[in-house]
Amino acid sequence: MNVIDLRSDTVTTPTNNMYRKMQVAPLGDDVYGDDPSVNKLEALAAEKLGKEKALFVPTGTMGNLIAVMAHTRPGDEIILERNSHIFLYEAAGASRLAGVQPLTIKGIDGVMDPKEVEESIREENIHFPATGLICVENTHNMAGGMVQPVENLYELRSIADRHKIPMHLDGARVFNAAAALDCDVKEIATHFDSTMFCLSKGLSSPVGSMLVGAKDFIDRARKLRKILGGGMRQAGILASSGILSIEKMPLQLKIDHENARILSEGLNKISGFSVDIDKVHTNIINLSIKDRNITSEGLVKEMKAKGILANPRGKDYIRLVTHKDVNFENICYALKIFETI
Ligand code: TLP
Repeated sequence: MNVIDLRSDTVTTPTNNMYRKMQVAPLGDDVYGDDPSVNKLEALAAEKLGKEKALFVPTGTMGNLIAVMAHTRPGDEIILERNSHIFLYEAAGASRLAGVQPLTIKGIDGVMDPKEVEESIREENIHFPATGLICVENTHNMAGGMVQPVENLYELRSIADRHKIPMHLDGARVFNAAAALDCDVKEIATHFDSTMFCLSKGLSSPVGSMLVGAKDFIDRARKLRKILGGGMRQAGILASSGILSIEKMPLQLKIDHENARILSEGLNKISGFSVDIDKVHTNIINLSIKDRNITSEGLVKEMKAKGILANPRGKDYIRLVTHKDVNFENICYALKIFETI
């Protein structure tokens, strides 16, 4: 059976060029700083994001955790959105391993109200923890891949500057945000002291994420990566693919976004399914099945039997994610299957 996997863009497999590059990549021991491919990837990532330095890490989760650890001290408080990945899906690593307390703000479509952020910053008081970091997610996964409005980033930055608090971007899909805004990814990263982005999602590498920031921040991050067991050896095999992710794959994201739009429009024509098209900014669709007499788990099971994979999102929604391994024909085929459900 022809399986169409819409569970996540993390399921993408490497391109043929990536496989070819991996075979001939110059390698060395990256813990000694000797891997030319890793060094090239880190220089490229820093340059693309407009920061001084970058660090190659195995996962987005580790990149975010290292950022929290490098910006804060145990006992600090960090401000983040209630439905953010760091708060919901990183197994409380920030609390457990960075020793920080999360203060969450319920955003609208993942967007925090700057006024509420400012009011949440702790003043100096013997009873209070210090606010050590503000985190933002762009695109916002739970909000269905929505892009953070640029004005909001300006406002948050000026608040952070006023209170001398660093800002970290969980930019797992920041290249999707840049593609949607038709801007340089630097224009988003410029608002943040650090950014984590994933090579292993829509950018299609098999493994890896990048953490970028100022030199002293990345120097601290490198030590923290070692502490967490993320110091890799001949990681150039992976880095060579990461280089292609940054150089070649951003163009693919526009196709993924277009496919998500086509899929959403098609789904809206099928009774009982609904997608808020205005909220489909990138490659993630939150499909509402409220008007169907079925739970999301039940629907996902039925779809799986027909060769379409997706993840439930709460009981009333399923999440569909487009990526390079799902082409236009696959989207049309998936819509035909949805019609039979
Ligand atoms: N997201 C995954 C799952 O963990 C939910 C997915 O399929 O979307 N930040 C954001 C915004 C993410 O969406 C993810 C992964 C991460 C961080 C973590 O990246 P990895 O999986 O590399 O640790």
